[in-house]
Amino acid sequence: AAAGRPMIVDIHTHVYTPAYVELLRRRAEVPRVVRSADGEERVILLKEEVSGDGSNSKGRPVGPQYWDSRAKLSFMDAHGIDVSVVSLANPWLDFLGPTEAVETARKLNDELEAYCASAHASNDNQTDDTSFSPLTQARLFAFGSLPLVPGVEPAAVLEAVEQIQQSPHLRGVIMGTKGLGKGLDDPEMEPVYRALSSAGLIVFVHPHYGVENAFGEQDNGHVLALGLGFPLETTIGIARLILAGVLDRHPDLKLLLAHSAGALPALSSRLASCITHDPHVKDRLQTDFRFYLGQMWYDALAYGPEELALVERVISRAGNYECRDEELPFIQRVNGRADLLAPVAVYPGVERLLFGTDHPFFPPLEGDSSARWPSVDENLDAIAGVPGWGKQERDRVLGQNAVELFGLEAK
Ligand code: 5CU
Repeated sequence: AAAGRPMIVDIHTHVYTPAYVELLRRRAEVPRVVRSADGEERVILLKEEVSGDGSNSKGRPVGPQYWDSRAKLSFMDAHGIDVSVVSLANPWLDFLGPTEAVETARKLNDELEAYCASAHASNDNQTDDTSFSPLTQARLFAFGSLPLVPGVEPAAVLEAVEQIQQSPHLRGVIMGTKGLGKGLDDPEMEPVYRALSSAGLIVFVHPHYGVENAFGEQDNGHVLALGLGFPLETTIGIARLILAGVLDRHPDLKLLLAHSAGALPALSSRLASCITHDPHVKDRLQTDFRFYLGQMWYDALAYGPEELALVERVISRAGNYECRDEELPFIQRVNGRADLLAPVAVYPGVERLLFGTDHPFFPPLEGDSSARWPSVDENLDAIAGVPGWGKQERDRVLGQNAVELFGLEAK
């Protein structure tokens, strides 16, 4: 980072690598890339983008910003972003059969490693100190991809985990909410969670499918699918994962949740109460549902300071629910451990929030797309405006947390 300003790390920023785009160009069904009569390429991702003549029926323009590391770097430079941890955008490999998914994951992970290795700090920023490895100068790191599709051999998934672990610029994996086809609470995901946990890889959980868009017929563009469907999908997927005891069995699993985990923080106390009032579920978890929210990490893509504050306060509060001691008086059991209820000087939840942009999605609709993007500035303003946060908290969320979580210091 330039002297006097905090380091900025973007942990939610996507790519479609050249091999992936080629794959989408060859397809006749969604997801696919099509070329329109005016020569523009468009990516069609969502099922509602295929049918009818609604505003979504043509998908979204796709270009070098999705696959060229120079375009990613110029976006980063325009926004003062020092380092990005890129991930393949949805829907990853979900639509492939097992053999193709395994081969494609291997190829994509090699491609992503090369994409990151091609982009190091410019000579101006480089230090002469030879104790720094080339990785110290790296501006791009990545989440790898796993062949998580129905019918894949568990050993093939574990090999992909191993490949990612061995790749210097790959620091985690991106994962949808389908698991191996049956969701994140599928017992068949156990070896995957075990392997990811012991590899210490960060697992970025990201939506694609949304939820049923019912209760009306008006064409609202992509607003409901992206504004509600995406975050609600993550909310449900992670609630299921917690309810299946995954975080009890794998307390070291490092989950990073897209879009600040959607509605999960706002609904966590309601979920906790539903659990304690359900005879089928009440004894399933080792502790209160709210505790697990302090065991995960969250991108800071909440778009508003009050929403970001809510997420941070809910994570900060999670430690209050460490034990569910039936001996405690009801009021203490429900409201948290009395000895931990004293107000905290710093907000521990701040250590689990990380800046993201969602680039190259949400570009400006008009004007010069090489200038600053309002979608990025909304999130920077949100971080700057959280009540109670000072420079220390903001710097953590902007970059320091990512440096620590992803080990972005010299290796
Ligand atoms: O705008 C969109 O469709 C998307 C998308 O598909 N994936 C994503 O991460 N953000 C926005």
